[in-house]
Amino acid sequence: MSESAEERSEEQTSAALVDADTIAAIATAPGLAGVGVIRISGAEASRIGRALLGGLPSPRQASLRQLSDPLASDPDQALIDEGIALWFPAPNSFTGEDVLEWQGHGGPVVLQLVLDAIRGQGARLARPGEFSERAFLNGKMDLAQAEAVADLIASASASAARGAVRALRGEFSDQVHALVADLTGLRVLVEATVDFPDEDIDVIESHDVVSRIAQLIGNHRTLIANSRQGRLLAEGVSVVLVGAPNVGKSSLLNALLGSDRAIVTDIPGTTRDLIEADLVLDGMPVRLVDTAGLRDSEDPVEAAGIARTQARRAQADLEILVRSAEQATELEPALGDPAQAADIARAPLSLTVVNKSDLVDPKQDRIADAVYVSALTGDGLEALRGEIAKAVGREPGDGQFTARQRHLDALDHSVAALETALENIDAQAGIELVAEELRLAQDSLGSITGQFTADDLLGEIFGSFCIGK
Ligand SMILES: Nc1nc2c(ncn2[C@@H]2O[C@H](COP(=O)(O)OP(=O)(O)O)[C@@H](O)[C@H]2O)c(=O)[nH]1
Ligand SMILES: [Mg+2]
Repeated sequence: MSESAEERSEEQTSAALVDADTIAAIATAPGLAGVGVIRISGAEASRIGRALLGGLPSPRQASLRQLSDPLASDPDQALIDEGIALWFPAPNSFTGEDVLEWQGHGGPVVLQLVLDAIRGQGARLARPGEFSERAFLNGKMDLAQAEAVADLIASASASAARGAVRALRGEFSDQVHALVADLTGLRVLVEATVDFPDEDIDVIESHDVVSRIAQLIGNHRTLIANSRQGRLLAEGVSVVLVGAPNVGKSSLLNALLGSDRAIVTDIPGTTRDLIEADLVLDGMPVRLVDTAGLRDSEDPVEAAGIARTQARRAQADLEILVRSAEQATELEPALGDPAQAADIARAPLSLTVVNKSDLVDPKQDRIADAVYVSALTGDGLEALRGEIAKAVGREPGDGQFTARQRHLDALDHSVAALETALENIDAQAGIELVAEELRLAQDSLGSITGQFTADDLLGEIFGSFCIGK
């Protein structure tokens, strides 16, 4: 191998050294609570702990302490709070650094006083996700696991939470590592022949390189399918309801939600702004968006609403084209003219729903592939829920780990590189080209776990975390 995987990963680690500052943050949510937690991480944590608590507790043992600010101008006012201190010396802590955790009273003022006293001792405020970032940089967990920490905190359903904790425990990362291990084995073989081009064909044939790559592609595909389910759990989907005025889009949103979120009237053009509501379908978080009915409107407010509808369609995963059973026939256009405009970007997936099924004879001819419902009676809503889940590719059942779109993209890139490697072998294009594609595949997989990940991507990932995590 011209450059071994180990050398590369060492390079990466040294390029991304943890900075030496000691950081602190309130780790609990703002507001009044029984307990509020403050975390300090870094080399100064022990000195700060001694200064504020008069001494450090024994490692990993809860200790009731008084916390005072030694820099208080009036010594009578130095005492700030009484609470539990926990001391986690490096490397056995969340970040891998010395960590001091304070569990005090959970009021914003008292917590701020404690934080100010800590900062007075030289710690700086942590950036969002900086504790997790340090845990990652110190090798406590890989990038996909760190993302699972954020996904667990943000999970919008019980299934999503269970999936995130699985990913946090490494169920997803382990499968990525297994692919990397297979790939590394192949690279060793292929790269060993780069310097002996005459033996190319022999080596490829005698070691079943083609079938091993094909096998690897198959393993990628299995992981991609599972990760798709995981992405649906973690990131959810957005579904936009579009259609002509008065077909019952708002009624449908309310019916699916089980509450009167949107205003419903028999006056066409009632809904103007976008109305967003969250629900959970089969464990999958769904952001449902009700919109202004599509028609040519002279009313500037309604026209603005229609413009928003059109813009929102492009951002949705799925659009539900709502029609009314009173008018719906196969020949009629589902939407008014503004919807037919060719230049309107639309959601990648769509589903046709015919509402107001209660108003027509059930024996009347039906539009093929449409879901018939009545927002009024609730008829067909269960089937609609199932069709929405099916349309976005959700398979029922639990037992999945969460994943992100970023991971799916990386797995797709890896598969593409492996397929190119196979084409190169087929075309006898030279072993260097095969080796290069295998390297690209491994780099893609490495970006999932953070082995090869650009600093700006790390900043983006950890920047979306909470402060104090
Ligand atoms: N009979 C019947 N009327 C409905 C149904 N859904 C909505 N409507 C009525 O149709 C009218 C328009 O409904 P709305 O939800 O405001 O339609 P939107 O303009 O598409 O949002 C209202 O008078 C609703 O009560 C349904 O399933 N059956
Ligand atoms: Mg409406």
